[in-house]
Amino acid sequence: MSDHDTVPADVEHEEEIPEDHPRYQDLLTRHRIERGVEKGITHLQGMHAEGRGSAFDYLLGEETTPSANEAERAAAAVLLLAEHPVLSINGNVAALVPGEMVELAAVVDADLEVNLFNRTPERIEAIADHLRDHGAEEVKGIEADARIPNLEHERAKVDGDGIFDADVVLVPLEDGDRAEALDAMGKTEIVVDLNPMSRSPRVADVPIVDNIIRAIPNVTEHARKLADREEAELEAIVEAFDPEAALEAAEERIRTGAVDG
Ligand code: PTJ
Repeated sequence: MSDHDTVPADVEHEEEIPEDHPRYQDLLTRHRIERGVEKGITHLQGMHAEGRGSAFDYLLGEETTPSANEAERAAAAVLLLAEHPVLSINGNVAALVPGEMVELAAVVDADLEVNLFNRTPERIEAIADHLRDHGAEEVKGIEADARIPNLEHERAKVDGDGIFDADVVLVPLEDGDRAEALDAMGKTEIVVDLNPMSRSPRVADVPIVDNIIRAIPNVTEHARKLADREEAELEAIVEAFDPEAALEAAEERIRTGAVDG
């Protein structure tokens, strides 16, 4: 029996998962989602979402593809150019990358806003507290004094000085209806989603087909490198990015295993 066969199914702390395990990222992700459910941060449906994501990640080779890296660089440029960028946080995002989202918000000077599909006051509070535990100073989405037009009641709730006012919104692991409604409001959308055939990445200006646990730190790294570039250079990066080509490259990789250039 190898060491890896001895990894217990239910580890207490994520440090117990051996980093050299061939499925390390998947085990880590599952563990964080389970803990998120236990803490009241992640909805039970978040486990299904994670399962779907995990299957696509397996087919993508569980790595950031060259076209995903390009999308992550374009996302960094879009965020740096934005007047009022907002990073939207749901229960899966909070469980998987709380500190990483706080760090990205600091680097690109964005707001953090809790915005849930299955909204309850308890979950909103638990997620806001969790983000504060990871260094967030201000968390929006609690007041929810504005609405995304043409979307059913609870899911439409946003802050008037947050997502409602934003010019650029990063919406990871988003449901298709809300992504379309935000698009209809004229927002520039950056979507992180492992399924390139899902509606949300298809309406995004910048679709990132990558696991959020790899995507967010990479967007932050790009943003750090691009922070002192001229606006014209950032605009050229955004201009050169082709969302259709990014989605096609991801789908090709999933269907054939072929690596894009
Ligand atoms: O916390 P709430 O109440 O806002 O609910 C959040 C979930 C994610 C449960 C809700 O938005 C939902 O049901 O979403 P969907 O429709 O299942 O879409 C989630 C998408 O995220 C799917 O296309 C998955 O493939 C994708 N996904 C799942 N895990 C990851 C992911 N994409 C990137 N990284 C992941 N780790």
